[in-house]
Amino acid sequence: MRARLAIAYALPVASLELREVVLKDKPQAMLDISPKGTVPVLHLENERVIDESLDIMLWALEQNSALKQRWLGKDSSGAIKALIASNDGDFKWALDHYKYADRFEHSAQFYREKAEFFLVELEARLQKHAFLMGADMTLADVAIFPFVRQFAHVDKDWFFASEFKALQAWLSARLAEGRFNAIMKKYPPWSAQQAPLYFPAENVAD
Ligand SMILES: N[C@@H](CCC(=O)N[C@@H](CS)C(=O)NCC(=O)O)C(=O)O
Repeated sequence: MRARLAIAYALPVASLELREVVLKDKPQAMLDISPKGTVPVLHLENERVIDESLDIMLWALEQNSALKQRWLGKDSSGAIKALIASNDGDFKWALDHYKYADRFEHSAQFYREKAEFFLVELEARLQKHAFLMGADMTLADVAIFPFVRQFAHVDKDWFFASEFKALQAWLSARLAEGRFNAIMKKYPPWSAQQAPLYFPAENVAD
């Protein structure tokens, strides 16, 4: 989701061919280029394969220097990447356990509490300004909000009744964005017979 979103911000309409994958039935063509079998996978014309979502986001920014300047330009200290690393590391671990607590040793509440360190950090930032790093959107917002969305969806009543008010408002604003809704469009699973589908599918104003 975050890779699609960064591409939708960075690249003109129809820059890439999109192949929707059903995880229970991964196409051999995908496993041939990325044997680890996770999505997203970006296969470039020069045969380079990028199969980590954050790396695909960074690649998208390389294609659009104005956007790169807006989203990463002020990250000389590495603070944006550090916050994303915290999301992708300890928060993602706790989130995955919270989502599927019945497969693990402890209760959902136990894992939710493990995730809260990160929500506290995000809430403190968002009480000071509209976006995670300041007054403007950066890569941090786009890379992190899909995971906060997943967290909220495990128990929406808990999340929206929680003390994380600025985080709730930020998440609601991210979910209301036109570009997010455009990339959430459903595509049929790819098959070798189908006509190519191109992405981004439409122009969405900022
Ligand atoms: N660190 C990877 C994680 C990717 C990942 O785990 N993707 C999930 C879907 S969201 C997946 O492909 N799982 C493989 C499976 O369920 O078989 C990234 O961000 O690209």
